[in-house]
Amino acid sequence: MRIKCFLSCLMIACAIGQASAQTREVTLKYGAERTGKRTDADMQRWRDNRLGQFIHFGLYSIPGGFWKGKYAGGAAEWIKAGARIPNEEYVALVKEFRLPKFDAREWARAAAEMGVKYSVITTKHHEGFCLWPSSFTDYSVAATPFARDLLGEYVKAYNDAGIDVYFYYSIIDWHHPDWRSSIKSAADSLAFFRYRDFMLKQVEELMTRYPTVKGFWFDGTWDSSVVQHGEITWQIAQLMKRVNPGIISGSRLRVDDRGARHFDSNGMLMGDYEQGWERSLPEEMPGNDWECVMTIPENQWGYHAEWRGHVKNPTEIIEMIAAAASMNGNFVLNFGPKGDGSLREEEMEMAREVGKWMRVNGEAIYACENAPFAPRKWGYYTRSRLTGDAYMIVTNPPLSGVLKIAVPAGLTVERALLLGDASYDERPARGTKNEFALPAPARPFATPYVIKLVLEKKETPAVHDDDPKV
Ligand code: FHN
Repeated sequence: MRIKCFLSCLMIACAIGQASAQTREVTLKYGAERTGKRTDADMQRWRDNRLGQFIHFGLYSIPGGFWKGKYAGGAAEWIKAGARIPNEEYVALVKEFRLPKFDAREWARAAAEMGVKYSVITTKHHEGFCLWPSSFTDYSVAATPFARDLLGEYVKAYNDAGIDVYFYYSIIDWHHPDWRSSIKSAADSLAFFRYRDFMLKQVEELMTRYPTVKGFWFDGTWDSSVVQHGEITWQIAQLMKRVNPGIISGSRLRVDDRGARHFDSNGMLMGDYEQGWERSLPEEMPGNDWECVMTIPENQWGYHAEWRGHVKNPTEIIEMIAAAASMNGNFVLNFGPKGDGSLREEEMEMAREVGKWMRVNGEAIYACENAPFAPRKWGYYTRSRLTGDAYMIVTNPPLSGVLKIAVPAGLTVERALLLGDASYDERPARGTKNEFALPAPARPFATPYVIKLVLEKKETPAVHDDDPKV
C-alpha cells in the first residue's frame, strides 16, 4: 500500500503540473466541458479495460474489396467511394445481406478468448447502412433477407460474455439525402440541419434501445460541413449526457466554435479521451486518457478478401498493447468479419494468440498504468492501479542476458517473479545509483514475457564506489 502511495504521489505531481499549464484565453460556447481527466467510476472502468476490439461490419463486407471481379484499392469499407459504385448498384447489396454464418455468440467467444474487455461496433459506417432496425431510416438490417436485429444480438452476446459494448457512429453518411460534406447554399444548410436532427434521433434511439451501451465512437467529423458547425457536435454530446451522464465519448466527435477539432481553441481536450491515435501510438505519454485503434493488415478495417502489404503478427500486437498500457492508453484491435457473418481465420488466429498471452500476463495490462521508472530498451514498465505492483514487459530481451532496472530513490526491488513460471524467483543485484540487475529468463525468442517486481520503500544505501565526481 505504501508503495502504491509513493508512486501515486509522483504521478499526481506530474498531472498537476500539466493541468496548471492550461488556461482559457479564448471565450468559447462549444469548447471543452472540463479540464483534467474524468474521475468517475464509468471512466475508470473504461481505463481499466485497457484492451478492446473494433468491429467494422456493413454492406461493404459483402464485396470484400472486390467489385465486379476487380480488386478495389483502398480500404474495403470505402469501396462505394473508391470504386465509384453508383448508388442504385450499391443499395442492391441490401438484398444480399443474408449472413448465413452469423452468430453473435461466436464473435463474442473469440473476443473473450482474446481477453478484450470492450468492443466497439460500426452501427452505421460512412455508407449509411444501419445494423439495427432504426425507426428513422429504411436503410437498415430490417430491409434485408437477414431481417434480424444484428446489433441487439451483438449487444446481448457480448454483455453475456462480460464485455462492454460501444457504438461507432459515422457522421459522414453517403446514403442520407440531407448529409452534406460542404455547405454551398442556404438549401444545403437547411438539409444539413435536418440531417443533424436525424442523427440526434438515432443516437437517442441507440441509447434507449440498447441501454447497456457504455459509450459512442464518432467518426467522419473532418468535413467542412461539420467543422463549420461545432455546435452540432456539442448538441450530440449534450444529448448523450442527458440520456446517460456516465456515457463515454472520445475527442473525435467534437469541434469548437472556431472549427478546432479534438482540442479546442484553448488547447483543451474536448471529449473524455484523446481519440486521434489511429494506426499509430504516441511516442511520448499524452497527459490525457487516450486510445489507439489498430488494424492487423495495413489500412483495412472492413473485410477485404485480399490483404496486401504487411500483416502484423501477434508479437507486434502484444508489444503495442504493452506500449499503450505503459503510457496510460487503451489499445483496440480491429476485426472485419466476412460478408457471410463469419470471422476470418487470420483474425481468429490473432485472437487466440493474443488471448494466450493475456491469460498469463494480463495482470500487467488490465487496470495498469504508467510506472514512473526510467524507460529501458528491453521493453515497457506498467504498474497495477489496484495493487501497486510494477511489471516489466520484456519485448526486446538483451543479448547480454542481463535486464537492468532503475527505480526512483527510496525504493528497492526485493524480488522479481516471472509470470507463468514459478521457477523464476530472483533477488535482483543492486548496482549503484539505485540500479538493479536481473538475469533474463530463458525464453523462446519472439515471445514477450512479464516480470513482476516486488518493491519496497527503503532508504537507498549510500553509494561506495570509486567513481570520480564528474
Ligand atoms: O474512414 C474511416 C475508416 O473507414 C475507419 O472507420 C477508421 C477507424 O478509425 N476511421 C475513419 C478514418 O479515420
